[in-house]
Amino acid sequence: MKQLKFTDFVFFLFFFTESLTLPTKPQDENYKSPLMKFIEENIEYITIIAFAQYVQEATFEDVEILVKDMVEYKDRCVANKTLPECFKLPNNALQEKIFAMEGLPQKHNLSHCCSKVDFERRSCFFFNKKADVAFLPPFPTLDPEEKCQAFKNSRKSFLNRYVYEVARRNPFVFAPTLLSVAARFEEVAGACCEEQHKATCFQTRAAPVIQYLKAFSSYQKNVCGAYLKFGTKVLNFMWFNYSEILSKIEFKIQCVRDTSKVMNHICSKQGSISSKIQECCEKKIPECGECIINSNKDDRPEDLREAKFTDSETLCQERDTDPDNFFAEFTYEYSRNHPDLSTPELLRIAHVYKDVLSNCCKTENPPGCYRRAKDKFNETTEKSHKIVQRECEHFQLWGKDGVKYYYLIRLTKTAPQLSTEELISLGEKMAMALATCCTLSEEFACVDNLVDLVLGELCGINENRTINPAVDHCCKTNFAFRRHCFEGLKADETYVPPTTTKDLFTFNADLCQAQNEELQRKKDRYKYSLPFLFFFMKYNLTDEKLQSLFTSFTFLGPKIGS
Ligand SMILES: *[C@@H]1O[C@H](CO)[C@@H](O)[C@H](O)[C@H]1NC(C)=O
Ligand SMILES: *[C@@H]1O[C@H](CO)[C@@H](O)[C@H](O)[C@H]1NC(C)=O
Ligand SMILES: *[C@@H]1O[C@H](CO)[C@@H](O)[C@H](O)[C@H]1NC(C)=O
Ligand SMILES: *[C@@H]1O[C@H](CO)[C@@H](O)[C@H](O)[C@H]1NC(C)=O
Ligand SMILES: *[C@@H]1O[C@H](CO)[C@@H](O)[C@H](O)[C@H]1NC(C)=O
Ligand SMILES: CC(=O)N[C@H]1CO[C@H](CO)[C@@H](O)[C@@H]1O
Repeated sequence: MKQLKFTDFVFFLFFFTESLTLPTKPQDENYKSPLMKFIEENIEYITIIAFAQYVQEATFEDVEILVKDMVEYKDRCVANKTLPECFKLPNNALQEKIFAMEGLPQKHNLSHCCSKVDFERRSCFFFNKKADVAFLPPFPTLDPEEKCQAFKNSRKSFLNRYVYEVARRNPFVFAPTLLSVAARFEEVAGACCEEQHKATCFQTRAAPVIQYLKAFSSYQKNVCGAYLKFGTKVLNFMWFNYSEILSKIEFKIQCVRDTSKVMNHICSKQGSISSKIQECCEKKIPECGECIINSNKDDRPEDLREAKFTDSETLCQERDTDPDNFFAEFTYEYSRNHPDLSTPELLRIAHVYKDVLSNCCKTENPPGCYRRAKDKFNETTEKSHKIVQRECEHFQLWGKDGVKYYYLIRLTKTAPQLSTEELISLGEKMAMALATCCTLSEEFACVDNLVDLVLGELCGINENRTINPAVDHCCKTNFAFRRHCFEGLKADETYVPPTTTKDLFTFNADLCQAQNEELQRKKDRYKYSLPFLFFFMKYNLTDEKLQSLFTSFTFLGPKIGS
């Protein structure tokens, strides 16, 4: 799995969520034209995605009705832009059509959204999204021959259905990512359906597409989660790495929220900004942003101005003049100078810097005081480095499977209230993060970024979860220091395990019929219902002891998954 950068996807958040859902100014032609064009060209997919993400329970038949309606609407508006109904934003038009579908709002508990308008209504739809999709049936897996038959009969309806199934299970993924997934999947299907060994072909060639989707989904969920819990400020800080890519753009651009404008700006000034992105600017909207992000980074700038943030005599005044800008600029400069750091680490440094200044500016000699800020930055970074080192040591020692058990045990101790499925899934994601990162040269940033995403999932995306007071505290207090906070958590001593042992004894025929991944899941579920009883009743084993116990605990057959 390629490491993805959290910060980069803020771009898409504003690009898509905000441009499709927040009020845009229709008179702004620069803004409107590329986006409108994109929407027009992809109206079917966009309708499917939006509907399936808003109303995950909706059937494909419902979706088809809405698609037909939206296509007609688009055609009417393309034919005559001046029709009154065409002054609406596409997203508003779509939401209104959902409300107008007979019986649908009542059936799917959306009626309370219908009476709302603008921001309230968008929020209402947004909070209706369910991150936990266990209520949906498993992703339909067709026999490869059937799949190819369907694909050959109608590529379009096959792909529509695919997008629907993916979108409703990934309600926070941004539309351009899903479009890109669909395009890649189409390629895979096109190639594999010509092969003799279709199943093997699908298995091999679809894996990277699924990996891509999972990675993006994880980032995008976290961007949403951070935004909802900590507001736009935290996102302003997350802008900076995007700037690394295009470090010659003047700083102010980072703070322009309206990303389409940034795009236009980038593409209109490409000659003076970066020769490398010319190609990207020629692409269409969904690929364009990703292309820029993935384009080779420009060389590091020569004019590093980080020192001014600890040496200048007048920092307190500068800070007071425009604090938001001041700190954003600091973060930007710091990140340019420390490309080895992770997004959360840069947020931590920004936080430390804020604290240092707020303390120092109260003293008699502020410059003498804040000159030592660098030591504080160092302290924080050292602490984070130690955490990552330990995590990677665990990985070297125990491998992917062993490390999965270890984190599963730790998570179960700190958050025993979560379901076994969720604990297993979080443990797997931890193991996946370490397996992805612990051999890379940028080990630190990679681990810190990815593990933070796992915590983000635990903390909840569009809800403020209540798990237990200690975990809730870590989730709510400070986004940047979430990792440090979790690192200090002990077992939840107050947890009383349920008295029923039903979970433990549901070992049955079900298990024998399951295959592959499903079998592994069921085995894990069976195995890990034991620790619940273990920890909370009798034993005081260390995490390491438990880990080794479970690693060697192979009564259900060989270890799988590494
Ligand atoms: C477009 O719609 C407007 C407003 O309804 C109407 O006045 C106008 O005649 C229409 N133009 C065409 C070409 O149909
Ligand atoms: C319907 O939505 C309302 C408002 O979000 C919520 O309070 C209620 O529990 C929901 N009902 C069901 C059955 O999901
Ligand atoms: C932090 O400080 C320690 C000791 O003061 C030093 O050994 C280490 O290299 C510093 N780390 C960084 C990242 O500057
Ligand atoms: C979660 O908490 C934050 C901060 O307290 C608040 O702004 C937000 O509205 C809450 N979200 C929900 C869904 O309750
Ligand atoms: C487990 O630890 C608790 C608290 O540290 C202690 O009171 C208890 O005696 C220990 N139990 C066993 C079986 O060692
Ligand atoms: C936090 C983060 O993702 N930082 C990245 C910023 O960009 C540099 C390259 O310029 C990466 O190496 C960092 O990992």
